[in-house]
Amino acid sequence: MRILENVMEQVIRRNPNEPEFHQAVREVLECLEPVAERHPEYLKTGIFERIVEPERQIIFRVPWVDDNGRVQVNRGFRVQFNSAIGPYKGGLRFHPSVNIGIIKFLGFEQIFKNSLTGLPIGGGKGGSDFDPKGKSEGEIMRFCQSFMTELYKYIGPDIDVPAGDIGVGMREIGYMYGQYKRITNQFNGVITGKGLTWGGSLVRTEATGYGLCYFADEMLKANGKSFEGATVVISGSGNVAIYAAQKAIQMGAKVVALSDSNGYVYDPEGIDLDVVKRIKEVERKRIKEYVNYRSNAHYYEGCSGIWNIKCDIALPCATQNEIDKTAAEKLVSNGCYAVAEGANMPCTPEAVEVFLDNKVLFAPSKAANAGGVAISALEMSQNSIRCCWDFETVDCKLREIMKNIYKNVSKVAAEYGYPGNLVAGANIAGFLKVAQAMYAQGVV
Ligand code: NDP
Ligand code: 2IT
Repeated sequence: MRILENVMEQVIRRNPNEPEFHQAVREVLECLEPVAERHPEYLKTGIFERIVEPERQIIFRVPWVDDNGRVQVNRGFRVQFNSAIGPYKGGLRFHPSVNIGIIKFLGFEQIFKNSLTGLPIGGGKGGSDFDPKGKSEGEIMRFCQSFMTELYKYIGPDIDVPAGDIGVGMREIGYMYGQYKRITNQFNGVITGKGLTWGGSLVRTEATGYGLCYFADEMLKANGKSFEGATVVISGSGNVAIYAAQKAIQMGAKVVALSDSNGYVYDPEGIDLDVVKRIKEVERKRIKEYVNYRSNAHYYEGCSGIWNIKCDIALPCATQNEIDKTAAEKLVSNGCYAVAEGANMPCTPEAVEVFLDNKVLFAPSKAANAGGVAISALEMSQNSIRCCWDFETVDCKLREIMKNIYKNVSKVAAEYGYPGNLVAGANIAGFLKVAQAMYAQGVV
């Protein structure tokens, strides 16, 4: 980095001990050097310095009482990162690893992702270090209610619209929405990922995983390949992983592995998704239960071994930095020719370098997993006009959005001297729209 090095240095100085945030910012700034050269007006008006600084960060206490009558205290976060092109929009993550640095990295990524969707949504993210694992229904509900009792002050359908992420699915969205409605007496589109009978959109549940495959399909087709007959490895077994698997299978692929944070299952005949859905969505159990239903499947302890499985296409759909340099090298040596990121930043910068150096088709998360938030934005639209579109209508829109993102990202990559590099294309295309809006709106 040359022109933007001082911006990076300031980010590190101001935000010590936030390695994931530094990683996310560095990747974007590195790609923006040619943009800074071509747009001196963005340097002059401090766009780069401003875009790396959240507009607002909220940290709050979340007290709740567990089933044994003990008081528990968690920490809640909402980072309202950028509202240049629309209300803050982004998910809530409940996981013990959550801290302000993680939420900032996710919020920062969200700005560019949301811009790429072509829809009017700004960037934000939130969550808590609450661990939903092993908690009772009552504990989950009381936690969600306490979380919303504070969060409601800062959000609104035209201000900031949260949704799900790791540890937050329709159940948690329901408890939070119920509490919001009780406190404010308003039924509106303040949160997305709602149930279908209370304002949710068809296809939102499937959107991130389906969108990932639609995007990957565009990338594969442009390079003479497809999902048809391909062997696919998918990490995670949550919302994104399950619906990525479903769409990959529909597109003719064989998905042979899924994981959770404890280990992975390998089913050489192809994963039976009905079994997975029953274990994960109905029983809320661990992925290792899978081998009780499928005699030819194997379970292995430890989640990182999944990348040693030979595959054509890898879809990391669990969490950040789950594919490091070693895992990337293993994938390449096993003949993997495409990687599309369903999770946010699942590949380390060293892993991305391995893929790009070896001409592996690589779809970065900002572009590839934007389908989820895109359908969230369509849920907001439906709530505003008080209507519900049918499944086909929303699914068609999703497919169109992912196609357009692929086109736009490839075009911009070539225009800025990075032909075929979708990482650079996504960062630059995502940035340009937000930068234009910030420039037009003056120094605010
Ligand atoms: P879920 O909570 O539904 O599932 C998460 C999955 O990832 C689980 O299988 C979980 O295993 C695994 N996982 C979580 N943390 C870790 C970890 N530290 N190490 C190993 N495995 C882990 O979340 P989602 O499917 O919604 O989210 C998955 C990823 O996709 C995240 O990166 C999220 O930010 C991203 N994403 C989600 C979108 C959405 O619409 N939901 C949209 C765009 C991106 P375990 O059960 O053991 O914790
Ligand atoms: O990372 C993401 O894009 C999400 N978790 C979805 C956000 C949303 O507002 O639907």
